[in-house]
Amino acid sequence: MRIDIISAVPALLDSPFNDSILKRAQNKGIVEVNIHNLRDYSSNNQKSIDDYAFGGGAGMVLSIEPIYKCITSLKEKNNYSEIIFMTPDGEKLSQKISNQLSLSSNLIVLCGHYKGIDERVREHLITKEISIGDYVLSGGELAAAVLCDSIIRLIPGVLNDETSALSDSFQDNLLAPPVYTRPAKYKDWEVPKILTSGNLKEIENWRHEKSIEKTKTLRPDLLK
Ligand code: 6GU
Repeated sequence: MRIDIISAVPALLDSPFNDSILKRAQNKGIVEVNIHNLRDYSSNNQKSIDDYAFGGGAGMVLSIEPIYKCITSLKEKNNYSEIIFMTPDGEKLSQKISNQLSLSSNLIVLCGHYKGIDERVREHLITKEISIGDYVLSGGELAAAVLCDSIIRLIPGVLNDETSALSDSFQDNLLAPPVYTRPAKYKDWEVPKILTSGNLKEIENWRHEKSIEKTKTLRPDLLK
C-alpha cells in the first residue's frame, strides 16, 4: 500500500511515521508513506496556500489550486482507492472503517488547516471525509497520523504476531481482557492465579469472560 499525505504543516507528521511499528512497516516495504508539503505546489512567489474567504469572515481558507495540483500529479502516477479529507465534520473513525481501508491499494490523505478549505476541493476531489471524534483539533495532521496508524497496523506482516491485531479491542465489539507480566507477585499485588496455571483452555475462557465483563462495565453500548 502507498499512502500520500498532503499537509500545510508536514513537520507535524515527522515523528509518528519515523518510529516503532509505522517505521518498521515502511522498512519492511509493506507500506510506503509519502508526505507532501502543500507549499511546494503553490504557484505564486510568496508560496502562499491560503486566502481570505469570499464574503468576508474571520480566518484564512486553504486555496484550491495547490491542492488540485498536488492531487492531480499523484493521480497521474498512481491509482487510489480513496482520497480522504480529515475534517471534524466527516464520518467518525471506527475499527470497521480502518479494517476496510486497510484493504485498499493506495490512499491520499488531505489534512485541513486554518479556518477551512475551499469547498470545491470537497465537491470535486475528495471521495471520503473522516473525523477522529467530536472535538476540534487545530489541523488534520494529528488526526491523519491516528487514521494511518490504525490502518497500517492491520496490514498483514506489519505486526510480528499476526493474531495480535485480531485480538485488539473493538475487533469483535469487545474490549481486550487485562494482561499481566512478571513478577507474579509485586508487593501485595498478585496476578490472577489462572494465568500462571498453564491451563491454556481455562486461560482462554477466563480472557473471554473478562472481555465481556469489562465491555459490560465500561462500554455497554458495544454489546447492543
Ligand atoms: Cl480529522 N480534523 C480536525 N481539525 N479536528 C478534528 C478531526 C479532524 N477529527 C476530530 N477533530
